[in-house]
Amino acid sequence: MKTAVVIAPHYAKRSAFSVYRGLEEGMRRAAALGYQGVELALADGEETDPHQIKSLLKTYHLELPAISTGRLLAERKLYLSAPDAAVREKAVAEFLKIMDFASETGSMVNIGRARGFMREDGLTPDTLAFFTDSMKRIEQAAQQKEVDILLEPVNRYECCYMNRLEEAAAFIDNTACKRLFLMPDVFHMNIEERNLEEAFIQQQRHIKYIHFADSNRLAPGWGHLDFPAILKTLEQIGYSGWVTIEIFPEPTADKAAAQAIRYLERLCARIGEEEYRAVNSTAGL
Ligand code: LER
Ligand code: MN
Repeated sequence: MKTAVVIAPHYAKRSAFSVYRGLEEGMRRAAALGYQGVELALADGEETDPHQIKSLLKTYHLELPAISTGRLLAERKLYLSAPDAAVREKAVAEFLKIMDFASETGSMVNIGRARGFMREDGLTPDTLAFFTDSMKRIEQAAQQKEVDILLEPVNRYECCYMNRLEEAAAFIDNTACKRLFLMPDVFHMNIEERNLEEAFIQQQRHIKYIHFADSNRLAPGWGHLDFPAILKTLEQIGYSGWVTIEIFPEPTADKAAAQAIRYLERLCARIGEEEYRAVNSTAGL
């Protein structure tokens, strides 16, 4: 398991759920705490220069596993299931630019809140039809640009469809695109899933990237999610990909980022020790 933390430009809003604001500063601090990567929250494919980002990543010995796109909705009201064709068109166009950026930096691209938010009339047949239509162009571009797309189930208060892992997995199963994967976020799973561990186990074949936050969007360990059980399940299903910390920068960005990585390190070490003891206690049988 590799750990990353979300960074965004210094002017990004609180709704970016970014831990660090300011790209170089964020990378410097993430690297100092021992993170292996950063996730970049973008609201525009041309907001920052991929070559400059690559050079910063090199300086701080970091990877950029994924680019998140929730700011497209939160700051620009662009979303892929919008009833207004012009809004959908603009949202798809922005995704294609973000995918160019991602192809340059070797990153995946997330689709979470940018699917669309709660409409007055809730989920209508149009919502899914519009989303599927927008996705056709994104999937085609994903094949051409060789960029993986991460579908992130989001809770019902932020998005009116694909709230649970199995719903996003069904969408992935129904498309021929081989570049579509599942991105669980335990904050949303805590609201939507009957049982987090079972959901991970059932949908493991699609999972390529994970977001961590505690039940209150603070750093893991500062809420009431059962991270020991979550980490044990991830180990059980052989997940060795990225876990990215997407939390409020509270009480400060540094304190939150430090709590997240130190807490997860301690838990992983404890799980490792328990396994070591279990193997040794049965070794002589
Ligand atoms: C928002 O709640 C979130 O988890 C983002 O990653 C989705 O865009
Ligand atoms: Mn998330």
